[in-house]
Amino acid sequence: MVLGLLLAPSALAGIFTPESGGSPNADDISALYEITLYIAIVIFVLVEGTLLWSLIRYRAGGPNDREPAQIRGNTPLEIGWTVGAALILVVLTVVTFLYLGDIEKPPATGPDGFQAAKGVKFASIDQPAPPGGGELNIAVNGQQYLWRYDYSAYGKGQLFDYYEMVVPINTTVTLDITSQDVAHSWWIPELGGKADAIPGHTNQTWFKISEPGVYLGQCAELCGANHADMRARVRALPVDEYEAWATRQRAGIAESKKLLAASREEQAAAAEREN
Ligand SMILES: [Cu+2]
Repeated sequence: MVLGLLLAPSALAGIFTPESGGSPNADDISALYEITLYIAIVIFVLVEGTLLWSLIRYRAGGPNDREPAQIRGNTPLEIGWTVGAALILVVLTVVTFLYLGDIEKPPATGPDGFQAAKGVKFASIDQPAPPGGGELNIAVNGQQYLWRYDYSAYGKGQLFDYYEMVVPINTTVTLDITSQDVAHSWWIPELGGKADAIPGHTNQTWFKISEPGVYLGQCAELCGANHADMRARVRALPVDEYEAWATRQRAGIAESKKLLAASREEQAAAAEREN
């Protein structure tokens, strides 16, 4: 069964490195991970290779059956591996800080991205605003057991959605993530790292998708009996298709509110007649 899983090409994607490809922050996280991994592989091969070589060469009953040279107190060698290890740490630190800025800070929305948000201001504690503004800010709310997305800051009338988040491409999307019940975790692997959804607290993250498509994820914090059902999906559309979706969705919400109000009035009138 394990072999079958390993042979499935889709199962192999992102097994050794974080999934990426949807957003520049996810790509940077993956690149940073790969640099660290490759350095670690070289060290692993050197250390384990030396160990295995010694084990086989000086094995009991073999042609070199004797105790190999025991190297102790070799000053140049000891200085060498101490300085070498320190240098590797310095390199990893510098490389990490080079990537960290781009992972944390949202970039500007592209010239062909969604422009309606220019001038819409958002209060942000943890995350700087993208340069030039123009980001699409979505309030993400974790609830047992679904995700609610609210875009109401743009245009007139309420605009929200459940389960599937619809976003325009070439647009920096910033997320304000919270929860209304227990701790959840927002995670779409191809679009970046996890962000906890905590009641009474807002966490921020962002992504910027350049290719239209569907990106899948799931709640990454055990949040109750139906945690496994708490999946999430981000659908990236060309800007004009996104705007058409927003108009339709807004009209649908307004329509259902009208119908709900009418049915409530009807019920109230019926109750009145019974009295
Ligand atoms: Cu959850």
